[in-house]
Amino acid sequence: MKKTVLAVSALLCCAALSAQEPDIPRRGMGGGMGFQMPEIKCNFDPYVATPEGFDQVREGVKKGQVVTIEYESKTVGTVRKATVYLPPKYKASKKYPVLYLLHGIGGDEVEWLNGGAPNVIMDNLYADKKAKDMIIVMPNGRAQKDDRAVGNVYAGSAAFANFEYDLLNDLIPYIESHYKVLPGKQNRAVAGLSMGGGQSLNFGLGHMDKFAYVGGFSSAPNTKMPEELIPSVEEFNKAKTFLWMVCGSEDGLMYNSSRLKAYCDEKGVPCTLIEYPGEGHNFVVWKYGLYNFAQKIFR
Ligand code: FER
Repeated sequence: MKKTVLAVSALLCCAALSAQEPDIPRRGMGGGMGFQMPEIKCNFDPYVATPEGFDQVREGVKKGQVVTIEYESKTVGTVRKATVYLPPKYKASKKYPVLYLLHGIGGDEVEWLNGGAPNVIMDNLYADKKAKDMIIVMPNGRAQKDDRAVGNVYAGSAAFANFEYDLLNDLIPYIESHYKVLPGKQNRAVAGLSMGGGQSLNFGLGHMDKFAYVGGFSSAPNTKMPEELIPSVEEFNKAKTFLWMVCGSEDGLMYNSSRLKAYCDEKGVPCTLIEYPGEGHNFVVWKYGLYNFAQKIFR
């Protein structure tokens, strides 16, 4: 009984802190669940440090455009916001692939912009000709009427699962009818941080006909079990889905990523997991994720 109370108060305490800043779950905290998760052995892929200044505004670099859009969601029954980044040389006469970039449990449609400098990272990548032109859509992944990150953010887990339908049935159709977008799964990627990493793995691998590129950065406990994510190795290999993950070596949520990587290794399924040395659950890792994932997609 006492143990339950302890676990619950640890969860509530983490939830309250996490609402203000996502840099909470560390190794040993079991990702805010009040107990230690086992370490799962897997083969990590090589870590290559980012070049200095990759996330800093550089003089003479052309800037992309950041806009807020509003779309009608039949799933939620409200008008919902998303942040959109258009690449520096965006032209309405061209067509672009789209990366859907998802936030964490304490965030919303501006979390990436406020903490992850995605526009700066992408502007620099384009200046160095290191990424394909793409539109980046940063939605609010809490698909419920009041989608603000307030109160006990852990209580909104069902809304994060519900976002699957908002994304597929409302947001993607809106983006594809209001922007010049290339059709088909080869031109759609989904990636996210923490809760958004779990969503990306769940939705991306659950709909391999819709997304060819899937990224999980420090994925949270909403990540489904590997057997559920990849029930058929044959189907996965046929779809040629690109699966890429990163997680901090000190992050208490590592097991969500290492569990999937160990499964992929065992089944002979191509999958990347980079262990970011010395980092916990924070934007250092997530910026690294975007910087690397963005270079690898739509090739
Ligand atoms: C949990 C611990 C962390 C959890 C979610 C998170 C659903 C998400 C953290 C984040 O998005 O930063 O137990 O359960």
